[in-house]
Amino acid sequence: MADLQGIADAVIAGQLETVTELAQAAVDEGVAPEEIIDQGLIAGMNVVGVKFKANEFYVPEVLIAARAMHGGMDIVKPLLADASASSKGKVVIGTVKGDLHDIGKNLVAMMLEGGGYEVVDLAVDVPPEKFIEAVKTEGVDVIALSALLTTTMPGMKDTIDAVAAAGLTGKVKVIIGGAPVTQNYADEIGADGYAPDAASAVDLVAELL
Ligand code: B1M
Repeated sequence: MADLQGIADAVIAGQLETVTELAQAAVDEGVAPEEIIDQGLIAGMNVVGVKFKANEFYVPEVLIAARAMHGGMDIVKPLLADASASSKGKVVIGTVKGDLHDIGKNLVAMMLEGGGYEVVDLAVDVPPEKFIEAVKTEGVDVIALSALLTTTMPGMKDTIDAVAAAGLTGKVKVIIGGAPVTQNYADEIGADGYAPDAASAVDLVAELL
C-alpha cells in the first residue's frame, strides 16, 4: 500500500531520496497524483509550516524540506501535465513583488497544468508591469497572484490597478491566493476571485472562463 504518511514524514525530515522513492512507489501503484500531493507532499509541508511558526524549525530545515518536496513534485508533475491534452485557457502566475515564497505558487501552477490550462510561470518577486507585459505578449486569460507575506499583499492591489491602467479590466481575470490572503481581501481590492488552495484555484479558473 502506498505510504503517503511516509512521504509527509520524509518531507518534514528533509529526506529527498526517501520522498522521491516513496512518491515513485505510489505512482507505480496507481495512486492519483493529486492524492500524493495533498496527502503526502502538502501534508508534510503543512507540518513544516507549523514547526517554523513554533520556532522548532529554522530556515535551513525549511529549505531542506522544500527541496525534498520539490523532489516529490518532479515525480508527479509529468502525470498531472499529461492528464489533459488540449489547453482550456492560458494563465500567467507569479508571486508578487518582494515575495520569494514559491512552494504554494508552484503547486497551483502544477494543478492548473494538470487541469488542462497552459501556464506561464513568472516565478517570484514579480512586479505588476511584468504581469501586464505577459498579458499583452502571451494573450493570457487569467492572472493568478500568490503572496505569503502580509507586507507583500498590497502587490496584489498594485497589479489589479495596473490591469485597470492598461485598459485590460474585463479582458483578463485576476485571482489571488496564499496563506494570509482571504476572500474579504479579494473583495476589498476588486480581485475576480480567491482560492484557498491549489485544487480550488483550478475550479475557480474553470468557473471564470
Ligand atoms: Co517564510 N514566512 N519567510 N519562508 N514561510 C511564512 C509565510 C510565515 C507565515 C512564517 C511565520 O512566521 N509564521 C511568515 C509570514 C508572516 C506574515 O507575513 N504574516 C514568513 C516570513 C516572516 C518570512 C521571512 C520574512 C523570514 C525572514 O527572513 N525573517 C522571509 C521572507 C522572504 C521573502 O519572501 N522576501 C521568509 C523566507 C522563507 C524561506 C525562504 C525560508 C521559505 C520559502 C522557500 C520557498 O518558497 N522556496 C519560507 C517558508 C517555506 C515559509 C513557510 C514555513 C511555509 C510556506 C509554504 O511553502 N507552505 C510559511 C509558514 C506557513 O505558511 N505556515 C512562511 C506550503 C505551501 C504549500 O502553502 O504557500 O500557503 P502555501 O500555498 C497554498 C495556499 O496558500 C494556496 O495554494 C497552496 C497549495 O494549497 N495558494 C494559492 C498559494 N498561492 C496561491 C495562488 C493562487 C491560489 C492559491 O492564485 C490564485
